[in-house]
Amino acid sequence: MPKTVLVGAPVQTGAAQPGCLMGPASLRTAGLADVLSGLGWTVEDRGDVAIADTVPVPCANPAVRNLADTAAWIEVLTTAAHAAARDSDLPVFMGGDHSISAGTVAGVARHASETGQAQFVLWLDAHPDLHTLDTTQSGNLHGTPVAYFSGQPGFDAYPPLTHPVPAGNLCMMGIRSVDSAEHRVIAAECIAVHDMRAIDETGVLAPLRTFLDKVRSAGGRLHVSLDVDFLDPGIAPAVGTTVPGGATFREAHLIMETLGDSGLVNSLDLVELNPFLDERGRTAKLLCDLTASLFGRRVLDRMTRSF
Ligand code: Z70
Ligand code: MN
Ligand code: MN
Ligand code: MN
Repeated sequence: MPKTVLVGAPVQTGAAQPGCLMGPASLRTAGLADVLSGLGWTVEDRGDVAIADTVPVPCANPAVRNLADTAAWIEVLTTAAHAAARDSDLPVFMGGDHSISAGTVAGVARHASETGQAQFVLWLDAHPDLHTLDTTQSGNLHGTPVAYFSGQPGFDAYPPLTHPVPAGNLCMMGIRSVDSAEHRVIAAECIAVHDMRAIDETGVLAPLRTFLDKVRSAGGRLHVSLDVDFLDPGIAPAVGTTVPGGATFREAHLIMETLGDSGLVNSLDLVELNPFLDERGRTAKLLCDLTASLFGRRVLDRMTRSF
């Protein structure tokens, strides 16, 4: 049987509003482990990671908030993600705000280096999260993980990055809120960004299949990072940074089913779920259902069907 490991990351130091620390508990309450075991997966829930007390770290940018704690979370999550990728076929990292992905991607990329494979990342988000500690104006460090794990300079206060993911191995979908410093990185690094306009023009499948072909032909490993704000706020209200015009229920399920069919996905983040803002658990349940689509739940088995 294929195996998954669940890792809880109750982190909210990177977000403007409190609440994301309850994300792992909400996903567990929604029944994530049972959903995946019902699909034939062996599930090991490793509980939540934790950090020791920190001392404040100075930062040249006075806007930056919670730097020492966020850096500590990134460090423990790098280690936990590396172990989870080594020990299972498709670990799920339950956030927590999106700063956790600085650690989860660093950790899975370290494992990829050990298997001799290239690491790829699919970033499903309204935001590219490409700020450095110098460029962030909000000071909310959930805006920084992609700049960190792709090896941008300006992260002396984060753990030293051993295995950067090349910018050419990134694909972003759903983007619709980009700050000017982030625009400059996207242009300079030629990052494949499929904004909402592009998705309206082509649909989600064309860019996704192009990216999956690239991962497959490289023999690479693929990490998927799903920010709740990728989804339209009408279907996923439990997020601190709602941005109108997000992915629909059908687009999101089509992406997850296509990813599942590809057999290429090796790790998953579920981030930015703020249960304090949810409506009767509907966003947590939606994340469970989308994860089920990635892990193989299908309405009909298309391969064996005959009419
Ligand atoms: C903005 C900032 C952000 C996630 C919001 C927003 C960043 N670019 N990231 N939600 N996941 O504050 O830097
Ligand atoms: Mn994000
Ligand atoms: Mn390893
Ligand atoms: Mn976002």
